[in-house]
Amino acid sequence: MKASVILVGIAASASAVSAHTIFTQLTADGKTYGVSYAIRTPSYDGPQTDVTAKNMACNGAPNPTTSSDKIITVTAGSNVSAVWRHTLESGPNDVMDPGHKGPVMAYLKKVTDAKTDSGVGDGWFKIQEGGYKNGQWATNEVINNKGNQVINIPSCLTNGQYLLRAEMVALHGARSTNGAQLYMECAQIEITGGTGTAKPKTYSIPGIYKSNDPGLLIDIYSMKTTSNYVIPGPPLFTC
Ligand SMILES: *[C@@H]1O[C@H](CO)[C@@H](O)[C@H](O)[C@H]1NC(C)=O
Ligand SMILES: [Cu+2]
Repeated sequence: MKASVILVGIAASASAVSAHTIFTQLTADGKTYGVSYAIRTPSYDGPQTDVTAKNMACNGAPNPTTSSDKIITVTAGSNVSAVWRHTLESGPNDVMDPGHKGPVMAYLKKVTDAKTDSGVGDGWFKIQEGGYKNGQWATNEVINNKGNQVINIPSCLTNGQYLLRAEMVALHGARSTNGAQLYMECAQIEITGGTGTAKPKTYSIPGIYKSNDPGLLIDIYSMKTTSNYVIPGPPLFTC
């Protein structure tokens, strides 16, 4: 009796705290930088849930973020990995509770100064997305890939400083409005080697999502393996 009460207590608190996730590190051009290097990581791993909030851009209250004075150089056309962890101290086997299921996305915004630009407002375009395929969610692919979200940096971009916003969305509570949990951090990067031949159409954050988007207000437990899922946000930019 006593043991079962304790077990229930542990299970309840585990689902409350082990649930969330943070984009903690970036791997670029074969190098994995340290935790929080050039990334505005929060001290708390909680989600943003109000898609109209300014902190939808690069996180922030109620998850206080720390600024960084670093910038990571990234070669256009290469793949980078946004490395996701449950907390800033977690390892590759503790990425996010696998019960957190949803889409995975990445966005870029060209900025004058990646160290200080808040990211709020226009300028964003989507460069990577994963949704739901054959009963598998993109978040579970990231968990199975030891927390690595692989993102190709388009080769046709203009060189210069950018914010790289990586995002995972958990839809277990998304049956009710603002029940979707959005996790995002911004990395400060400098793109080199781009051809500069493309001008991506850009969008505002907040603004890319609506609380009643079919990909954010959804009962995922009624989905079948073959169900179609509409990834939220603007269309994917490709060169
Ligand atoms: C980037 O990653 C994708 C998916 O893993 C792979 O298909 C592609 O070849 C990679 N591209 C480069 C330039 O490494
Ligand atoms: Cu969570």
